[in-house]
Amino acid sequence: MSNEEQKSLNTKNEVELDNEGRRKFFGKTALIGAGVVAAPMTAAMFAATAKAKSSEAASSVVHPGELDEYYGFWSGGHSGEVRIMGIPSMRELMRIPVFNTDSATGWGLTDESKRIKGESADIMMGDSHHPHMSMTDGRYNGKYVFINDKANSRVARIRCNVMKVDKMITIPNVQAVHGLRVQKVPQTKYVICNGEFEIPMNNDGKDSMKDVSTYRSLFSVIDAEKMEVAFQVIVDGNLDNTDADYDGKYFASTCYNSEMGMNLGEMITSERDHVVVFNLARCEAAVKAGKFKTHNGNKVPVLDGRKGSKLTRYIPVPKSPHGMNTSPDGKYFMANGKLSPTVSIIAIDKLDALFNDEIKPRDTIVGEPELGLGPLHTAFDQKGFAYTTLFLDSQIAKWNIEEAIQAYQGKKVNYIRQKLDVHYQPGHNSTSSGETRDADGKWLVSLCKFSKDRFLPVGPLKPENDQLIDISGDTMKLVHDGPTFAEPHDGTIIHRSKVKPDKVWSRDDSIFAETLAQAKRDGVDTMSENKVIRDGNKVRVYMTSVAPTYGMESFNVKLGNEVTVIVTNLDQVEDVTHGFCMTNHGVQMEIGPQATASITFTANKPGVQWYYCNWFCHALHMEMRGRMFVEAS
Ligand code: RUQ
Ligand code: CUA
Repeated sequence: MSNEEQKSLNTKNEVELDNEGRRKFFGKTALIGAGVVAAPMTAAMFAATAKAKSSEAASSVVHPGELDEYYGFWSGGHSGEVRIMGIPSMRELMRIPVFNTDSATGWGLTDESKRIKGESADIMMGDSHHPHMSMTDGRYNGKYVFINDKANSRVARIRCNVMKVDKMITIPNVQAVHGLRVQKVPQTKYVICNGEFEIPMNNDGKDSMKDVSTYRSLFSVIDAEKMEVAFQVIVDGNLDNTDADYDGKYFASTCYNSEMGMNLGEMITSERDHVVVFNLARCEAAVKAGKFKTHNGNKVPVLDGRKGSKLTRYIPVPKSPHGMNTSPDGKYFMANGKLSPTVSIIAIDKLDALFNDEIKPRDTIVGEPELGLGPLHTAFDQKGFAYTTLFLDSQIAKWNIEEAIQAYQGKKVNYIRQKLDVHYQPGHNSTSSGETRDADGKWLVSLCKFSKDRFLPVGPLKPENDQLIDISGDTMKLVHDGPTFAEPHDGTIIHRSKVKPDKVWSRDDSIFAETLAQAKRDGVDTMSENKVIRDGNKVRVYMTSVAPTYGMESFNVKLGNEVTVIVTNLDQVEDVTHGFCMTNHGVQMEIGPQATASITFTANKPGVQWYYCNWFCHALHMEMRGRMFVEAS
């Protein structure tokens, strides 16, 4: 078959597949269950289509030695981490341990990481969902990436100059912090996040825990610099996803359980749930005026934003909405229908009138396009198109926003431009710079929850599939399959010009400031001295490292001593990272160039205990080791 013939066949397939009939076919299978949506015929047809199409699409190939144009910040889902991707190559560049425990870097094991984790230092796992970078005037500013831990109700901050977590907090008064976003304008003063699961407001176990009328979900507003909860707002119903506007005035969150149901059946009874909109200025004023309460023995101001409050408005939308996305022109909040095939378009410029009670909540809805089954999240380009994932249909729907609004006004327009099969069951999708004013309509990544037949089989547990789609032309073109491990929930695609990581650590980095302060108290110059400090049962061993040697070849301790090893890497060469591992003691860490890192363990084994460098640093890396002599008394 010639290229031309193949092309016309593809176009034909596209037309056929985009038509009503196919949607009905999918509709039926979807009802049988999400697991069977991918009929083999469709997969085969589309494999052929995608292959031929890739010849005319922008290339995802980034040649050896060339750099990607975009950074992708991917959540690791229940792996608990954040991954840095290169887009469009889809190469995984780095993993940033966040809520998980990491053997290679010692995250969760080192003293520095335990200090940062604070009260949750003993928790070794997490469920990270939504990584979002801080912004200035609606554009990424390269400073921080924030991410939530649904499993342990935490929020962490990654400092992007070193790509390490520098702050982590547990959000009080809530359970399961889910949706997370940042204030976009004028800058990220606040990080906003949703408490998903409903719990008694005073959850002390003293009153009846079964009285659901005492259960609440809270919206949390976090001071991004201090990483402290500035205030919280009680809402009616629960909270799922959230986003901020481009005016610095409103935040909006979806609620899928306005029923306050405690089981699936109860949660999906009403035909409508809602979007709750928060008025930032009114919330701040209420905090200032002291119109709040505190709960559960913490000091966080909790405002009452339930129905009837001046702080919030509730906009009814079709049942069980999920994703919340702001269009990059700043005009609309979009609530993705999930159980409804629609996306509800909320006009942000009508919200002032809504808060002044001049219009009714539903008057803010200017469009409700029907897109297909299971709309979960919507991404945007700069040309007025939206891209919505259809979980049940395993498709991305490309649609025109203004035309969807015209259709809502009764005009006969077909706002859907294309539906592209993805493989399979997409959750989030993300466009290049699409959640900022810099949306550029180049790339779309579909984070598919199932890969099924797309890769070599690897056992019952299969990878997921992050698919790269070229959206620069009139039609979307699938160009790359990227297998990933559990579970990139969400990802943001950030132009590389916005991110400027350091090459080596600076000696005054706050991440190890407390370690340096201890050295100072011990009278040790970490840049030059190798010294053992004995402090009762505690032993602090300060040593330097220069490839391929540690500054200390051996040291002595007594059986049962609590030993802290503090290593300062004097190498100034980019990419020369050393490690420290004490064999048979379960401790291991990374020490980057010019960094200081420390780890504490009990010397509970007598005799000779070797330590070694576990980050390959030199031709004589194997020889970079030393002995701890543990004297039995
Ligand atoms: S949610 S798959 Cu955790 Cu972002 Cu929608
Ligand atoms: Cu130092 Cu390997």
